[in-house]
Formats: sequence, structure tokens, C-alpha cells
Amino acid sequence: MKEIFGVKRVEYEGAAGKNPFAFKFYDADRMIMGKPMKEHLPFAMAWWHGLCAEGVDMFGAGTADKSFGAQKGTMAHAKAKADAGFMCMQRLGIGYFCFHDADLAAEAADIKETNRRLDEITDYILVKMRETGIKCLWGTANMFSHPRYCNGAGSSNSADVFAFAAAQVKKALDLTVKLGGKGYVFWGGREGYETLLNTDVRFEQENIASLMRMAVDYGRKIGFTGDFYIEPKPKEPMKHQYDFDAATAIGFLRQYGLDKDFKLNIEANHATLAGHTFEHDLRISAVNGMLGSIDANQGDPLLGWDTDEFPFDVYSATMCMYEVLRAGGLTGGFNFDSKTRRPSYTYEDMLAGFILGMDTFALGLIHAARLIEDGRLDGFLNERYASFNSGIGRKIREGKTDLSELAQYAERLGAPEMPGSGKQERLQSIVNQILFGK
Ligand code: XLS
Ligand code: CA
Ligand code: CA
Repeated sequence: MKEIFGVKRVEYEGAAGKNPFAFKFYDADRMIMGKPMKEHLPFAMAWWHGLCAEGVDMFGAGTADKSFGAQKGTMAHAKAKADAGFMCMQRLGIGYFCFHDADLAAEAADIKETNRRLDEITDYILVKMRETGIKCLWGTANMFSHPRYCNGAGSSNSADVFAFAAAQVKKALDLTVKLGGKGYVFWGGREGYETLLNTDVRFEQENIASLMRMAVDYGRKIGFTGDFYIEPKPKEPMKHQYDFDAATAIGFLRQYGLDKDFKLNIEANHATLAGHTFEHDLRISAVNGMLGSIDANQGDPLLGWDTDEFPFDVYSATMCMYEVLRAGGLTGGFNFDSKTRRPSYTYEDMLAGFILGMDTFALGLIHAARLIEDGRLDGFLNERYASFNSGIGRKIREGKTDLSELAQYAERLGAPEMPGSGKQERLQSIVNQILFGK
């Protein structure tokens, strides 16, 4: 394939550089807390945004040409997309990709032919992976675009649709194993409902869990040793989605005994749609031992939907990396589930989107490491809970007291003093100082 990005390799040129096709902050080999940046930040390209999405919106056709010189829907097109994808990842030094089955090759009229196409394209991709050293982060099945999934996949009211979804999951797992994927994602875009008047919630949730259980059983049988992930999202396309946020997904996984095989893939834009910060859902996942992977993007606080922007908010990336470093890193990676805005439709824009995202996360990593090394935030946290280090506090922590003893203690006390100040403004100043000070 001829060069389409106009740059052979995007290099690190430092913060003062003016070259739009160079990294200002992402310096792959720079050591941060004893590890090179590239190991802290295993970045991935999302096949669907990079190679399929043309910028279609509710009001107009696509602006970007994703034919890559081939007739759309053909196997030649599927291969041209792979060529462009590997070229893009190589230019940027991105080490991983993520895919839906439907991103790789066009769906045929029957599933046997679809699967044959998927076999052919993954043979082609495997060769490219071997040539370039680029790996697969995770795979998934698209069980939300086709009209058959209008009522969901695992939660569909139709047993035939459920069976078709199961066949897709089986094949997507085969492909993930074939490509050596580290994870397998369930994003339940249409696993939800519009109105309770026509919905049996318990029935639907039981069916989703049983599809996931079958996926785990099959995956383990064919040698998939990685993590399964739920990717929570509260709404869009459905009004109510069962995997609303991290806490909801964790409750579901535990209820159905899936928590040993599953972790979470947290997407920034989904967390904010749920009314949380990105770092909130990361923390909830981490404290439950379920922080697996991240979909790196950003929403728009003025819009109520999933805009999947390339991340540029350094404050948010810093808070994200603070959570990731404190959790000891990810077993997965940072998938840019991100797309350029509709008016930015050139291949150079696509490259620029990744450069923006990679630089933003590099800055986040640098600042988060400084926050940890600075120690003042951690120091305050220890001090804040110090009343539990001894005396009655310690007894509470160790489960060595009861309500009667605590009631007697409270009577002796008369009234507790005011708890220590939260000092929020001072802590926020520390963050600003680390971000913008020398
Ligand atoms: C959509 C989701 C989707 C998942 C994979 O909002 O982000 O792209 O990541 O199915
Ligand atoms: Ca996503
Ligand atoms: Ca999204």
C-alpha cells in the first residue's frame, strides 16, 4: 500500500517542538518510576474508529474516505483496511489493536460465509502481526449494529437471536485466541431496555449471565488464558443499560459467579455519561480487584452522549494515571476508542488524533508519578484516618468490638470533636503545583 500518512515515523521531539507530526511528551524509552513509558502505556488502536468509521452522523454522510483504495465490502477492502491499520500503528509506535468481528470483514448473508471471511482476514492479519511485532489487546463481537439485535443479544426476547449471538461470541473468541489477544470484551450496548412495560429484567439478566458463562467455559476450553471484561456504559444506544457503571457491573459479576474470570474495561466517556469522573470508575474497579483495561477517550461535558474524542484533558489523564499507578498497572492496556471530529477527515488528522492522545497520557503519567513521589497526597490520607490506628479505632478496624461497647464508649465521650478538615483546596493546590510548577 502506498504511503497515506505522509510521515514515515512519528518521533519524540520534545515539548518545545513545532512539528505537528512529532510527540511533544510521549518519549517511549523515558523511565518513569523504574519503567519505560511504553511499558506503562501499552496503547492500542481501535479497528472500528480508525479503519471503519467515516464520520457519519444523524444529519449527514461520512466525510472520511475509509475505502483505502478498494471497493467497500469486499475482501480486498478488508485487507486494505488491515494494511492501513498496520501502517498507522507502525508510524506511531502503537503496539496493540482491538477489534470487533464485524470490523475485520463485511458480514455475509449466512454465518458460515461470514466465518470463512473472518478466517481469511485473520490469516492475513497474523502475517502482518509477525512482520511488525504488533499484538492484539482484545477482541469482541459486534452484537449491537445489526437490526437482529434491536432487543439486545444475550438479553434478546428471541431465542434464535440469542443463539446467533452465541455463535458470534464463539467465533470472536476463536479469533481472539488465534491472534493471541490478551482480553475479550463484552460491551452490552443493547443489553438494556427502553420501558419496563415490555421487559422482564431478571430473565434478561440471567440470560446475559448464561451467555457470559458459556463464553468463559468455551474460552477456557480452547486455551484462552486472558481476562474477560465487561465494559460498563449507562446509556446510548439503549435508555437503560444493565452495565450502568463499574459498581453495577461488579455486582452483576458477583451475583452470577463470574467475578473470577472477568475484570472491567473502563472507558472515560462511559464513566462521565454515568455521572462519575473517569477516576471514580477506575478507583471502584481497582479497590474491587477488577481494574483490567482502559478505553482511552474523552467526552464533552456539554453533550449528553458518547463523543469518543481523542483525549486532551491532561488533568483527567493525570487522575487516571494516578489510579493506574496506585493499582500497580493494568493487565490490559489503553485502547484509543477515539475518533477525530467529523470535519477532521484526513489521514493526517487521524495521525494527529493519536499523537494528541499519546502525548496527553504521557503527560498524565509524568504528573501522576510526580504526585506519588511528592508524597503529600498519600501523607494526608494516612493522617486523615489516623484515629483508626489505635484505641477504639483499631478495635473497629480489626472487628474486635460491637455496638454495645461502642455505645458505652460514646457515652463516656460525651460528644466527639469535629473530624479533621478534608483540606480539599490545599490538596487541589498541590495537584496544580505539580502540574504547572517547575
Ligand atoms: C461503544 C463502546 C464499544 C466497545 C466495544 O460505546 O465503546 O466501542 O468498546 O464494543
Ligand atoms: Ca469502548
Ligand atoms: Ca464509547
